[in-house]
Amino acid sequence: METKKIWQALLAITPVVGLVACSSNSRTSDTVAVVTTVASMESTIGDGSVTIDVVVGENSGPDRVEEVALGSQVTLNFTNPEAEDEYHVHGYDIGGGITKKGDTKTFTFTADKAGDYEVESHSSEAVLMVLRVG
Ligand SMILES: [Cu+2]
Repeated sequence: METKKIWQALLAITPVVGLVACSSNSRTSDTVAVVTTVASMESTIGDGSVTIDVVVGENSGPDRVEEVALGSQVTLNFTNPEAEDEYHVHGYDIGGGITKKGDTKTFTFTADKAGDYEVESHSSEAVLMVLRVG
């Protein structure tokens, strides 16, 4: 098992690791990006608010990394113009429920945990964006 070795290595270098199950009924199939740049990362405590709009298929994807300061009030708006969808913010474990085609689902929360967190569609299993809190 390579996984255990990697896990131990990560524990040694980073205090915050977001290994989170995708949902309550899937234990092992999920991957979560892990921040390993602790030393170089600024961890300013922000008191601002950030709004991020994601349109599935237009500006979504695993390459979309949105950086927010730790402590920010974050509003995420997700819209899928082509199909109904289900959104899930990993790490913060926010989501669930079907959003109708064309409707916007909004999540508002305080980004109080540092790290990289994938936001995923549970309909297509696609990564829609990565929330980078630091
Ligand atoms: Cu998920």
